[in-house]
Order: sequence, then C-alpha cells, then structure tokens
Amino acid sequence: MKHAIAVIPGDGIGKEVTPCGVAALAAAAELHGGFQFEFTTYPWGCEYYQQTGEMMAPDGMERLADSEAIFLGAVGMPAVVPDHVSLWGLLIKIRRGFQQYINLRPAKQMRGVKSPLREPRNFDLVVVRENSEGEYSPIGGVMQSGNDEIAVQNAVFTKSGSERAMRFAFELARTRPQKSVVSATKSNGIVHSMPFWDRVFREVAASYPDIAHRQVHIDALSAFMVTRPETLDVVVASNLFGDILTDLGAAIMGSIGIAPSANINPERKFPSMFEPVHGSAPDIAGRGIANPVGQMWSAKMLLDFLGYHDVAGALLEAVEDTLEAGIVTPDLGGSARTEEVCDAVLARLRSK
Ligand code: GGG
Repeated sequence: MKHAIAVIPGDGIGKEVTPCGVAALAAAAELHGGFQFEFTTYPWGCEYYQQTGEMMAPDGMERLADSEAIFLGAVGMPAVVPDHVSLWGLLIKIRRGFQQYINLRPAKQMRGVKSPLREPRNFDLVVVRENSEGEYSPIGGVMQSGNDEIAVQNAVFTKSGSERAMRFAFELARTRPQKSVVSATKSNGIVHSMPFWDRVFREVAASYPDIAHRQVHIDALSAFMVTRPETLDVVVASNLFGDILTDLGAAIMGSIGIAPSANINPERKFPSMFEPVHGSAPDIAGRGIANPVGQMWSAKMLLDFLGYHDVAGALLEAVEDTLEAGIVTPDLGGSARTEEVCDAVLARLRSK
C-alpha cells in the first residue's frame, strides 16, 4: 500500500522541522512494513511569494488534490505584509478549499516535559476547532478616511458549519474516558453569533444523552485551562476561540514547539492536512534549535488518520522517551539541537 503525501515546509522553522517529521513518517512505515509513503515536496510559502507574487503555484490546489494527505510546516514571514497575505494565500486557502472543517488540537501532560502549571494533574484534552468559517471571514472592509475611517469584519456562523463541528466533538467524546464536551462561548458579549452557537450546541447535545455537556464563556474557560485543565475532555470552539485556546493548551504543556494539529476533511473527499500549531518563529529560524516535536506529533496524527494506530502510538512513545531522557531543545530548557532530538526519536522508534 502506497500513500501519496504532499509536503509543504513553508517558512522559517517550518523548513527545519518538516524534514524531521518526514523522516518519522518514513521510519514508521519501515517499522510497520505493510505500507509506504511517496512524498512530493512543494516550495510554496513566503519566499515563493516574493519571487512570484503568489503563495502557491496557480495549479497548486489541483496538485495537492492528488495526495492523500498534506504535511505542512509553518507559514509567515515579517517581510510579507500585511500578515494575512501569507495565511490566506496558503494555509487558509487549503483549509477552506479542501473543506478541512475540523481542526483537532490535543494538549496533554507529556512525559519528560515540565508543565508551567503548579499542579498539572495529568490533564489530557482535545480542542475541536471549527476550521472553515466563524471569525476567519473575508467579508467586511475598511471604509471612509481620516478620523472617520472604520473597519467592519463580519463573522459568519452557519447552522450546518457549527453543527458538524459539534457533532464531531460529541462523537470524539464517545471514544474518550471522560465522555464530556465543553462548548466555548461568549454569548454575554457577542449578541448574534454566540447565542446562535449556543442554541445549535443545545440541539446537538440533545442527541447525545450519554455525553456530559456544558457551555463556558471563553474567558472563564481560558482560566480553567490553567487552574483545572484535568476537568476538560473535549472542547468545541469557533475558529478564533479554538486558535487562541490551543496556544494556551500548548503553553500549559510546556512549549508551543510541541503542540500538533490535524485539519480534517471527515468525508475524505479531499486531502487532510497535518501541521504543528506553531508558526514560522522568525526569531529562532536558521539557528538549528527549533523543537521538532510538534511536527513529529503531527506525523503521529497523520498515521492515526490513515489507520496505523500501532506505529502512531509507538512514535509518540518514542517522542516521550526522548523527552524523558532530557534530549530537549532550548524552549524546553535543554541544549539539544533540532537534529539531535530528531535522531534520538528515530533511534528509539526503530528499537520498538
Ligand atoms: N503551522 C502552521 C502555521 O504556521 N500556523 C501559524 C498560524 O498563525 N496559524 C493560524 C491558524 O492556525 O489559524
């Protein structure tokens, strides 16, 4: 069995950590023995934009559609302004174009990583982020000028879009020990979209009587993630709330460098995309010290998506064994370089 994977290293540290993730996927395939990967790498990103005026080739989406999954590094460069040009020209273009309407972002206490929380209490949660609409909307504009200048940004919440993300969250909760879903809201401050989101949540929850559910305002939920993260299991959130909450999830794990994500098209009509939560980190790019764990954990999620749960589990175990052995990059307080962490994980994976 051969799986075609499109690789987009992108920008900054994306270029440094993606080879490590690709090596992990190849090593997992070797260990399993029953499948292979065929990787095609695309040079798209901000440098490509500087040369061509586009973030990806004109036929980029058609080329990506030929693959089963996309493995992305990071997107963004300070020289490419305004900031949204890079995200909307590549990352968000792919998410929306391929109907990757679920963004799965786990956060858990990792073996070998010291959480900044005083009592992390072995938390293990997953954020299901609605990934195709909400606050990430191209609708709006900047009007008038001078002191009268105004910006209008329309958030778009459809019933079908909200409902499918919530159903995904409830189905996921059925597979997990706590069997609970929390919905992130802000219906006391946002008067149209959030009460609507809450109503759809209540309707969906009614068809899952076996799953505990509650809605929590995003501000309180952010505090709970710090004070009692072990009480959270599956969290369903709108696009922006989910994005912010998962950076917090990464922070309570110990570093944004270790957090993974999967942009899923559940119907599998289009390729799904796997990427670390972190961005291109221009402050450390080119120094060889980027943490490859977020990219390797994203590789683990790709393996799970393809159904190879045994090697996926072995990969995450190899990562945690490595962290526990103290082979960690500076963001986790160590002095190991990207390549050292990568080699150490691969050696442990191969010995499984
Ligand atoms: N790993 C992909 C990446 O560069 N993400 C940075 C980012 O800003 N993402 C925004 C988002 O996930 O909406």
